[in-house]
Amino acid sequence: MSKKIALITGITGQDGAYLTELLLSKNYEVHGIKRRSSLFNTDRIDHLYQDPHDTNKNLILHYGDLSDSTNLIRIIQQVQPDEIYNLGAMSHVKVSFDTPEYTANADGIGTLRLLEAIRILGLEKKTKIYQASTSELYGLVQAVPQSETTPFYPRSPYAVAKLYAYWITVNYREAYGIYACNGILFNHESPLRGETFVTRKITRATAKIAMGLQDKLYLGNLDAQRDWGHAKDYVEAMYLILQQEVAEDYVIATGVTTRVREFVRLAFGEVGIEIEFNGEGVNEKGYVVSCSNPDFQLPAGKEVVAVDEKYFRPTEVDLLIGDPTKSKTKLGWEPKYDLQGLVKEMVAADVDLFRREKLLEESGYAIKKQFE
Ligand code: NDP
Ligand code: GDR
Repeated sequence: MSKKIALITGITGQDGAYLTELLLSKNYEVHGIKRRSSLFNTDRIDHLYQDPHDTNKNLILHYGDLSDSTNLIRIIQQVQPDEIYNLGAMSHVKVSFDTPEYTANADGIGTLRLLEAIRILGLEKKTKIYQASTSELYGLVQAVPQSETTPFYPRSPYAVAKLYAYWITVNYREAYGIYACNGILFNHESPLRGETFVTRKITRATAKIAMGLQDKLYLGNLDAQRDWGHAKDYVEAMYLILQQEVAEDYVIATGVTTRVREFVRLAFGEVGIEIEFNGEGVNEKGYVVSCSNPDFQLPAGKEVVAVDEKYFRPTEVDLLIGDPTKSKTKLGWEPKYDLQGLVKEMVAADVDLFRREKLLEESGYAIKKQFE
């Protein structure tokens, strides 16, 4: 049987990297669209590098952008994919308030461009497409837990753009018979998570504060509740969604919700530091209660977490908790990680990362400061 061919937009992102690993392990030929950048931007997939001159290569990258229709049509015409995974997006909710028009273009119209490319090229019967939909669609709480039938009420330019993408995917399925599906994925994290999403920001800060490389962690809304899973489990679901007889939409979630504040406590707990919060709303602070790790010495009473209102969103999504019943029964999907396992892996990876940075510092090299 000939190899299946997949095309991934957003291949350089968190999910793109895990999905590429998964599809290569299933003997796919994987094509990915990467954006031109003034710096290398393939860090997350560099371990999968294959020499472009190798005639047997099964990972091939193309320059492109979801805002460029002709580029997308040309790549799809050349690649003739069996499956497209549309993971490319301006994916940061807070940043979407700063760049709403760009977000609408990439996240909303970008999805339309891919669907139109399939139609223009006459690939309606050949090419299946997965759309990276999101629990942000639920926005302002209508009912919990959120399932495939819960009404949407988006609360950010990002979520509104993704709402368009959701419905245009459904419409092209119904209008043209394209195998087009939405995975409505709840938050999923990993050591590859972008550094400015809250979980990774917390695990990086945990490692740095424990090692004396950072003084304090500033966060926004500590009360937000999220249903956090592991990206590795969630890319399995994306794959399964495109392997069914009939194209349908699925919620992918763990069914457990946790407050940001609790994630902080769990993360610091991984390095033996117990944190207590004073519970004073916007003036809330997190203090060290005790530190039992001989490698990391933090005095009891030290203030390590504070709230900075600059991280608040103009409109917030307070509570997400998904109902994964349909994906468990129909897809046979089952997550392997729980929250504790996820936090453990993320903190361990960041401790490892900053141990190396600390060694560099001790050898006279300055630790890089980054804007957030
Ligand atoms: P990331 O932000 O890690 O990755 C986004 C990817 O999209 C990157 O490869 C980025 O490229 C690329 N990209 C951004 N803008 C464009 C554009 N204009 N044209 C082409 N590519 C572009 O996101 P995740 O991997 O976490 O998420 C994958 C998808 O799933 C996204 O669509 C996201 O909105 C959605 N989603 C994510 C969830 C999560 O919890 N992670 C939950 C639900 C949905 P570059 O590397 O150059 O920046
Ligand atoms: P989210 O993820 O907006 O749910 O979108 P993020 O990690 O950014 O925020 C989660 C919650 O934490 C609160 N929060 C903070 N968030 C950030 N980024 N930084 C902070 O300092 C901070 N303090 C508190 C936020 O207010 C929010 O309530 C992610 C993205 O991956 C989307 O692309 C995806 O669609 C959804 O998950 C599902």
